[in-house]
Order: sequence, then C-alpha cells, then structure tokens
Amino acid sequence: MKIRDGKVEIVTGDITTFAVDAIVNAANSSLLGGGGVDGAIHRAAGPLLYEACRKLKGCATGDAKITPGFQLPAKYVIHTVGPIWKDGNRGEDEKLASCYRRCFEIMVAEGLKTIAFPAISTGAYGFPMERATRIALEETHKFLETNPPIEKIIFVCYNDRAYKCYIEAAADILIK
Ligand code: AR6
Repeated sequence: MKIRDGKVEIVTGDITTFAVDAIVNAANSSLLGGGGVDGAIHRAAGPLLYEACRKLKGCATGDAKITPGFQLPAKYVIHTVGPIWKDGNRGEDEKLASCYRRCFEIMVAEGLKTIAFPAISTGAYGFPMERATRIALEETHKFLETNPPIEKIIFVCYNDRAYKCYIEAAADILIK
C-alpha cells in the first residue's frame, strides 16, 4: 500500500531482498549478529558485513550505525538496537522512537533517498506489534513534516499480522 504520494509504502516480504539505498537491521548492542532479521541480513550480506560491524565496537540501545551492504541488493545497512520489552514502563517507547529518529538522521546525513525498515524490537525483543507500529509511523510522520530530501520509506512486514497492524496505524497516523 502506498501512502503520502508514494513516499511511504507498507509491504510484506523479506527485507534482505530490497534494492534500496539502505535497509535497517534490528540488531543487538554487540552488532555481531544474531537470529531473526539480523541473522538473515548477515547471511545475505556475507562475511564482510561481520568484519565491518566488528570495527563499530557495538551500539547503544536507541542508537544506529551504518555499514555497506556488501552482497545485499541494498547499498547500505543501518544497524539499530531496539529496546528489550519489559513492561512498557522502562522507557521502551522512547528508545524505540529513538531508533527510527537515528536511522532517519543517518539517512539524511549520508544523502540516502530510499530506506526499508523491519518492525524493530517486535520479534525476539518482545515489543507489542501494535504499539511498535504506531511508534514507527509517528516518527515517520514527524520526519516527513520536516520535508526531508528523501524519496521512499518502506515498512517491510514479515507476516500478515504485522501488515494489518501497519495498515491500521497508517490510517490513523499518516492518512489524515
Ligand atoms: N525481513 C523482514 N522482517 C523480518 C525478517 C526478514 N527477513 N526476519 C524477521 N523479521 P527480530 P528484534 C521480522 O527478532 O525483536 C536478533 O537475534 C520479525 O517477524 O529479528 O529487534 C538480534 O541479534 C519481527 O517482526 O528483532 C537481537 O539480539 C521483526 O523482524 C534481537 O534478535 C524483528 O524481529 C533483536 O530482536
């Protein structure tokens, strides 16, 4: 589904197959790989991604760091570290919002035009999908209000439940 004159797209699929300027990785603070989307990205990018990540010396929760995409169709990977969900009262919302803001900041700083996000923190880290999608789209809305020089923000949903959550949140937040 395309929203905001095509600037935002919500799709289902595997993020490792997207030929965009940058795909976002839902990493952990070591940046040395793991399961889920992180594992899939490292497998598809090849061993040079691990070497590049090693040089970054980790990443704080809510922050993001960029590497090349190596064998991926995407030119770059922006690695961000989402919060681990506890009970919603430990700053999880703000930390997740910060992940999106930092990815957008890096995107603009590097002159990137197209980006694809997975649903950060909603797998192994246990962040409730509906709440996470609202945060993702609220930050996207705020970012687009600044008229950034970008072409496309894609939300890649791994299953139909995630897709439904994004579409419902988009109806409230992006289609006003
Ligand atoms: N494309 C798009 N989305 C995907 C893909 C894919 N190929 N694979 C999974 N997802 P997760 P987290 C979705 O667990 O919760 C790792 O071990 C998945 O359905 O990958 O931020 C890291 O190293 C879910 O909705 O990331 C960390 O230790 C979303 O991506 C930890 O997991 C995020 O799930 C990070 O946990």
